[in-house]
Amino acid sequence: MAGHRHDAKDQQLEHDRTDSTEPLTTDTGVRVEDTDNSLRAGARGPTLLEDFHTREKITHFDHERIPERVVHARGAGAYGRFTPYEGLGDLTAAHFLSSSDVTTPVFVRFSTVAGSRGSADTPRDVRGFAVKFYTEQGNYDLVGNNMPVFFIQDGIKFPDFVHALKPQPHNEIPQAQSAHDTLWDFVGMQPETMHMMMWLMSDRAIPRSYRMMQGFGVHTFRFVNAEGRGTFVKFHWKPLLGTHSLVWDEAQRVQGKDPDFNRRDLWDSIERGEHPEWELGVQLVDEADEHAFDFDLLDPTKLVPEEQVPVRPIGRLVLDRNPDNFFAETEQVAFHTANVVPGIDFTNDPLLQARNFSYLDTQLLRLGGPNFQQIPVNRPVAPVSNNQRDGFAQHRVHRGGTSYAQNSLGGGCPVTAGEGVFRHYTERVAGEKIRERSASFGDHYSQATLFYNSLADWEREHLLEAFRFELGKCEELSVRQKVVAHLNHVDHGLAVEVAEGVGVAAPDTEETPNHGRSSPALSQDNSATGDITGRQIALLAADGVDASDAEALRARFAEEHAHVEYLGTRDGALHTRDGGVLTANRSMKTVGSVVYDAVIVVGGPDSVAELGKDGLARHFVTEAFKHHKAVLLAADGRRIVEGTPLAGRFPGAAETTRTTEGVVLAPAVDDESVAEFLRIVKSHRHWDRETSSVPA
Ligand code: HDD
Repeated sequence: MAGHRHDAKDQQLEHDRTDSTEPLTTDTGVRVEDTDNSLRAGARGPTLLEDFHTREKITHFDHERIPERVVHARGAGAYGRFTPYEGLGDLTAAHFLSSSDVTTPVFVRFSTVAGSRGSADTPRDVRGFAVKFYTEQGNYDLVGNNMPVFFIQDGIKFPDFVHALKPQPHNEIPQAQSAHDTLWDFVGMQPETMHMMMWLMSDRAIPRSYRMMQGFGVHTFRFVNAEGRGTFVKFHWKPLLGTHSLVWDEAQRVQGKDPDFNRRDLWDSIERGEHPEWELGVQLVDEADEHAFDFDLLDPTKLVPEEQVPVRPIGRLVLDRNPDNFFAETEQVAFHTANVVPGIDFTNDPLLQARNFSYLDTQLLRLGGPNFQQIPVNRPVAPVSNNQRDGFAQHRVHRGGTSYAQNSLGGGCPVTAGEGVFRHYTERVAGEKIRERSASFGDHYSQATLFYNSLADWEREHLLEAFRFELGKCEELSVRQKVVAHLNHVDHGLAVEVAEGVGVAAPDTEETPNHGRSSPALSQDNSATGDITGRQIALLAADGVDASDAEALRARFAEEHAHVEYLGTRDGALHTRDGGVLTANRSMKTVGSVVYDAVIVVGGPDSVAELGKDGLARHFVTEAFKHHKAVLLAADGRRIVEGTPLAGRFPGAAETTRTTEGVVLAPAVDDESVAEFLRIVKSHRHWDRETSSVPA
């Protein structure tokens, strides 16, 4: 297993790992001689009740399942480490942020929200980004998402929101999809959802990879330093690989070609030693500036524009070790927003307050009782010492005769400490007991507009298409109409275009004028970092392929930690043009262009002629083109487009390398054409390409 071992958490887990190398036994350790035949009365007779091995084996199997998470059921996780760039003692008493010499083990779980545990990885959905820091002062959980705001302002609505989002109760349709009447009915009834719906309809909802997602703590939290001074803080995770997405048509197809697309990508990258990294950043707001914004810092449907409060980078997260067992670790990991350490505290955000109840509550059901913190993945590396006792599956053997405080008989143990303790932030609160929301939470549209204004043209185009797709799936025209009415407060032009796409009346007049403000940091457009680690590039090949060209490309991309895979018209050995052999990594039949980032076709003539006869190969190139991917057609490879819907699109194949619509056409695989193709791959996708007419 690749990865970084021997941090404090890893050492602790070592005691729990088991390899089943001993001969087969029952759960009580009794050796078993035969596990294929139950004990019967005669070879053809009934099975006997006294066959404890059969009964135990089947009973255990019958009890293997636990309730899946009510939301975020589908996920993937990994271990890693977090190191701050510098000590932040002036801001927070948190030890794990106290010095660049402190490295803290972490477990991170990424997830989709709506789908069941067995659903696909690439629906249009929010992605969870939950980080458990095993700090020396106890576990700290930062349970965030890949979008910086949330659907609702008060946790009391969460059950309603989730009921609306999840499959409908009478027929459990649709699975893992927001495109249905009940969600959009909820949205129509709750304008506070509009800002988040803009994010959900943007490409953020279909990340290319967990490694290429931003993460956000969403709420405003509070740093508290040793003197008890508080500072408001918003948390941001920024991926070193940039923030990149799939396109919607591709995302839908990936669900069939590889439902484990994001999970596999995370796993494989860690196994290959290409460890995903994020930078943690914070936006800090002095308490004195609490009311300096035109929104409420306690409102989780709002973000703090980075142009107003810059993000200060404070540390680095690296994921470097896959779990040993999915169920034991990724399934049983229990996050909880109230798992905080000294130096980090809450605010009165009503969504956060509800979460602080919900997460503990859900783990009690999901993990079967109050001892879930003793499950290996959840166990802190900090010592645990208290009078909590008993309960189902108690694993500790507490010694001594006293389990209460205060006691004198047990020497007063465990005593309360004076130092390193969690002290709740001293905040003066006063108010009527009242079910009412602050008027400062009342603006539901301005930031939705801000987000819309901040997008690049292609992002806006995708967002429009997403609204049309989703609302177009709603059966009730009244639902479509209501959402359009809300969009008219966000941007009139958008509302009209959505309405036209989904067959409802477009609003005649502008409801709320677009304020024209934007925040460039909200766009994914400029996020490419040039780091293409882990990108998958398909090279299509048949008998007669120019092996030296293929190998040159593979070698060059390997330098960038990107992977050129040879996809053959069949699996195994291909005869090369120069009489050698090139081994295909896979047969084209087992994959599809949608699981690759770019595609290459090189010569020689026989290989290209054979590929040209193969519908799959022609479709592969056309589909990659449709999904805006980088394409290199070199030497005879340029002829692959003949007989595809792309024929005639690149007239006059020139004698020099040239790029048309993100397709590199080159007379040869040489330094120039490879460099040009690399440049195109690094830009992630070529958006200035008209693809709506391409049938693929
Ligand atoms: Fe939640 C899981 C993120 C609001 C109640 N949530 C869960 C997970 C993530 C989030 C990443 C998966 C954790 C894991 O991998 O195990 N949730 C968020 C964010 C929110 C949010 C960023 C808003 C800012 N959640 C939210 C509210 C409530 C919940 C308002 C309830 C009042 N969330 C839950 C839960 C889950 C959960 C029911 C399901 C499984 C679990 O907790 O462990 O308690």
